[in-house]
Amino acid sequence: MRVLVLGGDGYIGWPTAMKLSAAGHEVMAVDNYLRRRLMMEINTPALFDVPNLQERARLWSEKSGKNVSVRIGDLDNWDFISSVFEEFRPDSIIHYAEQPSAPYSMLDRAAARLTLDNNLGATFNVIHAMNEYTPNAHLVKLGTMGEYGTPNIDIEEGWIEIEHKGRKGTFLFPRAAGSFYHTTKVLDTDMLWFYVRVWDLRVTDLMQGPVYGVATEENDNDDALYSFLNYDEVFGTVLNRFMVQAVAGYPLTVYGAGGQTRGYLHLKDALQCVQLAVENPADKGELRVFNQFVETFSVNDLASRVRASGKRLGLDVEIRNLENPRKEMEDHYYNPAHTGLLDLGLKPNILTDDVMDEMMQLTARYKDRIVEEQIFRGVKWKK
Ligand code: USQ
Repeated sequence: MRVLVLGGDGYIGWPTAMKLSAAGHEVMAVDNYLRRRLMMEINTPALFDVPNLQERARLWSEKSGKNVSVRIGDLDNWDFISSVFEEFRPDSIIHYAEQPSAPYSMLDRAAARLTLDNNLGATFNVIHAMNEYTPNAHLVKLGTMGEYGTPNIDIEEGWIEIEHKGRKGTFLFPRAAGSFYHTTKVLDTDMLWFYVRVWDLRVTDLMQGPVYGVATEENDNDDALYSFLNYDEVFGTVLNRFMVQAVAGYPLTVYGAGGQTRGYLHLKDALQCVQLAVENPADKGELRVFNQFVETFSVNDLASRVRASGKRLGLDVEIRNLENPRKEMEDHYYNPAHTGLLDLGLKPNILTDDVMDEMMQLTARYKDRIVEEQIFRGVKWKK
């Protein structure tokens, strides 16, 4: 298939481009380097340097003999995106091209506005480009489990049947996002659902939980092909952060009571899920939703696992409960369905002690690069 990876320079975007090209697909990766620019602007460098997208494509081609073509530009610009669709004519479009950080979206008004304009603008243009150039293509859009929030009932896989005053109907599962970033993903879903209804588009919306790890089959033993490993509060996800904190001898930053529970997955499984979605497209006129995670953990579970891994590797890891800078439930019911991707053939990589220890060892190789001041800045949800 001809697969367009939008946001192809990102934490999941670049590993996806390698994975799908290794699987024999023809891949074009597109990015405007927004994440790199924001990381520079707010001074949150990743744990190791990451070559630019063109350079990564060159390194990947040397290693694998496969080509990933690269286009740099802003999907919010209609001339740019239409030229990409016109030239490449994708069968499948994977849309990751969004500002991905909840804390970034809560920094200030300008950051919230950037998140709104970038995320909704890109999704809108992707929908219109698809409709104009490739109406039969399949859009695989990255949403987030955070769209649902933490309701006091089981979370269904995208849709729920509701009986009301004796009549029944099927609706999108109620959304209640916990940050402005997550809210833009809810708005994306609504926009997709509208255009699926009126234009019969083919869409899969992936509700993904927090991802951890950087090692994949494609970048094995090749640090230059690793993704950004952010450990700062804004762009780092919690388990990656805890690994770096453990290595740095910094007490693990558990926010509040630490009972916040989410559905987690290894980067390798994020790639498997996306590949399964691409290779098993949704029907025309279908908005298919998958809950994309493998296991649920509370923040306290993760902190204990990291402390135990540290102990096995001779590190004395301390855990510290900080006042929670976010506004979120710290003790709640959480039972989301997640069978759709398993039914398509997902083989989960569980967070075993070996996986924990490998991540810790990889992180330890870069211990000298850790800047402690990056770890916590307390971006508050409510000023
Ligand atoms: N947390 C801590 N300490 C930390 C960092 C985070 O206790 O040092 C807590 C947070 O308060 C939250 C949980 O850990 O309860 C997860 O936080 P996170 O920063 O790993 O994840 P989040 O901000 O929710 O966002 C990440 C990705 C985002 C994706 C989302 C999936 O950055 O792109 O959409 O995970 S989900 O969490 O299911 O909404």
